[in-house]
Amino acid sequence: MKKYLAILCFCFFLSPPSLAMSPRPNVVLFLADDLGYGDLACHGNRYVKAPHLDSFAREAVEFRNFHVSPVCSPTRASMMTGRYSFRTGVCDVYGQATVMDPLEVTVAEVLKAAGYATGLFGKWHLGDDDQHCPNAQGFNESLTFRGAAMRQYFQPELLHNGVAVQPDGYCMDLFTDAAIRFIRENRSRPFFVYLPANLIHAPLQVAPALAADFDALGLTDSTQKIYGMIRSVDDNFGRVRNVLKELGLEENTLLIFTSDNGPCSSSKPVDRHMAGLHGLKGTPYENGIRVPCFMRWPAGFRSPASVTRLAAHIDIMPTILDVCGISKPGGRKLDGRSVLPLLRSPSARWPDRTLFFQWDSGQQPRRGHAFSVLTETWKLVQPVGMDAANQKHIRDRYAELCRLQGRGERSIEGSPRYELYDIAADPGEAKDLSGAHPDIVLKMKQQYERWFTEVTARWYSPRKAVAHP
Ligand SMILES: [Ca+2]
Repeated sequence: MKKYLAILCFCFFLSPPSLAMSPRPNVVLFLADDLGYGDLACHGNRYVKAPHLDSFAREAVEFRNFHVSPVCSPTRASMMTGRYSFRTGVCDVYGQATVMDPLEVTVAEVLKAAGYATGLFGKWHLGDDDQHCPNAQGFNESLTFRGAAMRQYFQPELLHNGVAVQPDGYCMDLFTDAAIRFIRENRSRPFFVYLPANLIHAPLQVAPALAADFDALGLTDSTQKIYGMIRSVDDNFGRVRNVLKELGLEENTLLIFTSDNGPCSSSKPVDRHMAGLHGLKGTPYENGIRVPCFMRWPAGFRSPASVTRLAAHIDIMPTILDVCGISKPGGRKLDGRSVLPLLRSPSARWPDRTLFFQWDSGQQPRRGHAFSVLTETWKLVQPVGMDAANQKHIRDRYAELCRLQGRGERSIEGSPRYELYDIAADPGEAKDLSGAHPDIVLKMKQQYERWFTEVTARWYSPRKAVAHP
């Protein structure tokens, strides 16, 4: 009940100016899965062909310093709630630890209560039962699938509003078809479309024609397929954008493209372009957590532009609500901050923050395991602690990456180690300055300790729900 009071309360505080102005903007949040910072031409990738994303990158506001969690579900929980995922009961990509507390207030619930049509078409990964599924968490319509990944991307086993369906076609095309149908049906009222692609996540199944172009480039088979899947993401992103244009809705739509974590270990790092970053999905190094992020809303702010200030997944919900002129839900702490001031003016006054990223592949948060602490100046990394036995593929690929990048025999197993980087000058995390600045290391470790204590003070377990504060 408290949750619904929180949602109802804000309805009385809809910002008056936006009610008096043009209709409320639509919002389309397009989220790729496992697409890394270096996977786009605008970040130096010479192989990937993504004309729609490339043109959007040229026309949008780019956040060049945008960060997410090292893996799927935690990022998704943060994007939906504006909160660190540990507060929401989500810390992993398997089992109960992907199931978000149903008392969390999602951005979809807030928008729905304010009169938006809300639809999710793609990967939810925050709980599948009646209480936790997208339709119970603010979405009028959903086309999704259970858990982290489908077994087959052609003729996939999907859930349409909770009912099992198995349509003909390729997953990415099917999700986009449904999103486009939803946009057409709701063209005369404000809508929120969340399109979390399941690409380019494994299994690496893609139409051969999309991967064929890469045959002559000497790339490994897995990288060819990954790059072919990016073409599918690109084609479908272009389809969504074209429909917005055709219906005359692009002007007043906030369109966001981003990703949920860095490049995955299903592709060998040997020929995956990484834009000079270090690490992989699952690690708290930059290539695990820094992802592409572009936003465009022609009626609301000028673009193109480039923002270098630090922003993150926790900022998505507050930003969407700010753009829509809707107050944040009361009664809970949001960790994120609206980036609308930066969208309107990249040089706007913007106090730096200290942000935290952690994944240790456990079923509940474990203090001190595999985390990073990030400001615009410094980054503290403690990379050790994920369950390396369960995550052998990440461990092995990381060791391979270190050899490729000339860093010798480094591992994410063993005793904790604390590395400090001047992240503004050294985004590649090549020069560990921890020995030169023990005071900064100590301060950031203490900040992490306080953060961890706060965000885990109450841990939601779906087997034994606890009272919400
Ligand atoms: Ca992912």
